[in-house]
Amino acid sequence: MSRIVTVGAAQLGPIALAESRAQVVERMIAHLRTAKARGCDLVVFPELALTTFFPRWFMAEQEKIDAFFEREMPGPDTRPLFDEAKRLGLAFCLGYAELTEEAGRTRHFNTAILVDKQGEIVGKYRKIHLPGHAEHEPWRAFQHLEKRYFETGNLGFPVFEALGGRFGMCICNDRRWPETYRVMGLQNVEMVLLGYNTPVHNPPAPEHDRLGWHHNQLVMQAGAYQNATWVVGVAKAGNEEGVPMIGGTQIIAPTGETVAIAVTDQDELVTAACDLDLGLTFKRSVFDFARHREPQHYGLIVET
Ligand code: CDT
Repeated sequence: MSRIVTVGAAQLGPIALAESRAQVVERMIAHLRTAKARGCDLVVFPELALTTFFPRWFMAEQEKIDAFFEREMPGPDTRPLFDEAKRLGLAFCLGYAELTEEAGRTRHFNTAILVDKQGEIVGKYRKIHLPGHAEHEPWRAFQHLEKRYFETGNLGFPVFEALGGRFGMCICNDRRWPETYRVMGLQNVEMVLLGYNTPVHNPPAPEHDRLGWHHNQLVMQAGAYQNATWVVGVAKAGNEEGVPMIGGTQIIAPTGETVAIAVTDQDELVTAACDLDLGLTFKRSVFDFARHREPQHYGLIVET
């Protein structure tokens, strides 16, 4: 048996602070058209794909922070992306900063959505493992203020039926945590879509800088193999506002093998025909969770 979903991992090169949403959406639409020409069903964009990676700056005024957030999806700037994807018959996954009124207050999340080929939002995920720090740390060459600008996601790690398969999402730092994949693995996920913005330099541990690409691949390949799922990791890459970001956009099979990988740090579409049934031999053997897991010994993992 085979169930093929052809995926385009739509790496974006740097987005300048001065670049408008409309300009970024034009770049994304170019990706959609290339994807269509290559026979894709699904296009995956990076984390916070509509703007520069703003948590690198400390901003005191809420108004300035909120300018990076979307109040509606689609909104006036993103409507052309939805329209073109629908016209081309492409599903897509989009990461963006979400501002919403919920539980009687204004809330900020680092969000990803899955949009089907008809242009309907069929899945939403809000980032759970927020990295970085909450206070201004002027000693750093640049900030990583995700813990200040976002709340921890409140939707768990759901898995959605779409495109004839089971899809999950996670965002950037989430990929470093085995629990992320396992919670979706326990829901029989078949493809995990994930975007990232990873600076080459990590100010609190510069000795790790040389390992950024290695750890990126290591965690995604391990998550794929250990949960018998495809993983599509998509970077915002290159030198963005003076901060070099790793690329390494790649599509990883349930075998743990990378089947396609970016060769630039610019806008680049990486494509692969992914058989969702490829995970089955693992799900029926070494990772048959019902037969081989020993959850009675895993309690420590969920203790705080
Ligand atoms: N965006 C994001 O989550 N980036 C983190 C940087 C970690 S260093 C603070 C990542 O895990 O790649």
